[in-house]
Amino acid sequence: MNKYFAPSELIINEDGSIFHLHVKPEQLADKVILVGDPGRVPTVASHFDTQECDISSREFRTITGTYKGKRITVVSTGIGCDNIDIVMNELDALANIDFNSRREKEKLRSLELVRIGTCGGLQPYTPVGTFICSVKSVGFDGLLNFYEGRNAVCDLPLERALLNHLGWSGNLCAPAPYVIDAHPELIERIAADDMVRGITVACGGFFGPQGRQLRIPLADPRQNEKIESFSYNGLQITNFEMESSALAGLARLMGHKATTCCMVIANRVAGEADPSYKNKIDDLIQLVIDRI
Ligand code: R1P
Ligand code: URA
Repeated sequence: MNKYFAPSELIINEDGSIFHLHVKPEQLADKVILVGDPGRVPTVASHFDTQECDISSREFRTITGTYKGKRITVVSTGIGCDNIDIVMNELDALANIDFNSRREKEKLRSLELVRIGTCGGLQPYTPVGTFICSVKSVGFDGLLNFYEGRNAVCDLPLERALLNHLGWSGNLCAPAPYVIDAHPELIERIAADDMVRGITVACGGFFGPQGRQLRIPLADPRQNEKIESFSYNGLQITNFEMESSALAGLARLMGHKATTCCMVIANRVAGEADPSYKNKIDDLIQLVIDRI
């Protein structure tokens, strides 16, 4: 018999919904769009033809509906890879654990997950407004190290090449970056021929971990210069954001398909930013819901 998950491990609310998201198993579609900002959830759902639920809990807002006959769930994750650990584990539990018996289901569901986010561009060819699809994600966050299969799903040669290129040791190496591929079929379909494909670095913060120095000095002031000059088998690091590595890594371990598409709202090489991006991200949303 499949493993039993105790109430302390899989926390189910009194109404039968999962602890943080407050979503019930029957409310989850197979196609899932993840966004950081809860305010982006109704923007995505404004494209839907029908809507069956709209649930808010903390920074997690979830709407399930249909778009041109496709059932899609859009959920906000808030900021950071720690929230991706919560959202991915709870989505996977909704899909693959029977909430009555608290055991893994016999027939497992594979979800298709696309994150629509914002990011900082790191190359001259990724100016503000560029759409970037993550072919690989580098996790500066350490989250995947807590899961057993980490080495089996990570690109270990690229990890070594990047660490070597950065020349990091000591505190900056703990935890060492992990590198994970997005799902190849999903990249082809979502990025098509009009998005830049690159390596995304997911950082454990917006300022220091992304090489932004305000009043306090950075441990490696040359970090961004080194990241921008890194190249591996023809791929360059194109952008910084904060969730794609945890999403791609957990999706691989759980048997789901995932990738991340971001709109560049700040180009770090040019020193430019667009704080009024919210009315422009709808073009990226339209591409993703047509292709998911
Ligand atoms: C930081 O401003 C936030 O923006 C990016 C980062 O990954 C981080 O979550 O993504 P979202 O616009 O999806 O939140
Ligand atoms: N999100 C990030 O994480 N970094 C940026 O520079 C812009 C958006």
